Amino acid sequence: SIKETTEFRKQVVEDVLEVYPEKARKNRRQHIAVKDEGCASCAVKSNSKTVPGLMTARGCAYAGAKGVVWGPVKDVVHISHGPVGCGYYSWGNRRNLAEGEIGVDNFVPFLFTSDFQESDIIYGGDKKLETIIQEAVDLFPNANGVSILSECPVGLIGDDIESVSRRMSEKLKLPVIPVRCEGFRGISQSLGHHIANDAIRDHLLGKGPAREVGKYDVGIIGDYNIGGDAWASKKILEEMGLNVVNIWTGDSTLEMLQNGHLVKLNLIHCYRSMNYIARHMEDTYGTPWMEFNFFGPTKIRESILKIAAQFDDYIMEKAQQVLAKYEPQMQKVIETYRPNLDGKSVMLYVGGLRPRHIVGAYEDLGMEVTGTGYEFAHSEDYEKTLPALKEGTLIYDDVTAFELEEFVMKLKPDLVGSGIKEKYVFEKMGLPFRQMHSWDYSGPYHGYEGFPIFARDMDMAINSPTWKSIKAPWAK
Ligand code: ICS
Repeated sequence: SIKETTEFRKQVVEDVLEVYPEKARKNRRQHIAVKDEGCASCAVKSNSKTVPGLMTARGCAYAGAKGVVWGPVKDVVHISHGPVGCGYYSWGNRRNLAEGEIGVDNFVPFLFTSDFQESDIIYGGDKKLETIIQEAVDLFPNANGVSILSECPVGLIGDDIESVSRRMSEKLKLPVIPVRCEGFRGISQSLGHHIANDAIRDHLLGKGPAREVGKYDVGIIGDYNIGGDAWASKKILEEMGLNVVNIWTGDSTLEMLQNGHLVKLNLIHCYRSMNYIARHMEDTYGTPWMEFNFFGPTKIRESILKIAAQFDDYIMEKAQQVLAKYEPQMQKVIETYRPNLDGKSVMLYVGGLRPRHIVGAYEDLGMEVTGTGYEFAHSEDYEKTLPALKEGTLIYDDVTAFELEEFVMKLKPDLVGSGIKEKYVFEKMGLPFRQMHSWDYSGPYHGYEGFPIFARDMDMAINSPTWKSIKAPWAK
């Protein structure tokens, strides 16, 4: 029964935390819960410092600012300012796709770094920064701007990237944007999102070429075009009769950031990473915003109707046509894959949005989410999550490598959906796994285009015959 399951999982939590020293156990206990009847004890502490010594999967402020928010802006040269490693190891991993001529008006596939050396740490890196900004713009004269993403040492030695940026901006007649996203700031990539949002607000927003706002103009906020997601989202909105003029920041241009407020409505997919700027645009320019979710036909339907209700009868009629056109196709996808996936369980662990946003897509396939958690969500994200979960679901915040491994071994899901750091741990156990950050080199997963791919990928992972012939080395 559900009651027994809930009790069993609560006991699992106690057993797993048993190994920690008392202080660590007390801390971690607050971050883990099982959804019980009436949510009597399902509040989860979040957005707090990881216990030193415990293995976290979190990233840093630089990851949140450069990798997530700024990196996908394609016509800007993004300089990873500091030692080479941060830029090198974050190069190309996130699969934020962008159209355009590479090296002409699309610099997304490139890595620019100031490659700090000891002498730069000792004598300061400002001169070098000035030189490389000039070099980058000489090499790529079509770049519409330059962003400077600070790595830790730049903040530690007190370099003045703001004055370099101001000077170079005047000289080059281009926006040069300093982003103070040193990795040591904050406790996860979440602060990096905020810092990156603030840099857009301070340096770009409202400074673009004037533009009339059409009555159906909308912006997509917080879709980074992972594996083509934003293109799939845009397609639905356009078929509804809406005009997508900005995407933040998947396949994005500098001008889209400057003119983000010049729309009738901002549609926000990833609330965690961009709620700051959406609120700012509303407060300052009166641009309204609302959340939506394009994962799986059930959520897509809800979102399409909610979005259309903000406009007129014409858009509502088009929305109904979109539903009428695509829902039979999605029904076919469900008929194909649901028999292979019905009743299968999945445990998720991703960043700040997907652990709740993707639940509906699994449920469309008959699957059940038995555990889920975020690396860096805030309390409002957990509040939005709880209604989406079934009683008995295990919820874990900033789960440690040890805890996740133990939880998975005890709950025995049919599939784990998480990131590259988790993938091989579980695959070596003989457990089906899908990367839910990068879509495992697949995608898109958003929209009507994405759902068939999502369904196929989950089936492929769970029902691959490989699992019959694989056993963890220690299980032999
Ligand atoms: Fe938002 Mo990986 Fe997004 Fe989310 Fe964010 Fe990150 Fe990725 Fe993950 C992200 S912006 S990079 S939806 S595209 S930082 S998958 S919160 S952790 S769940």
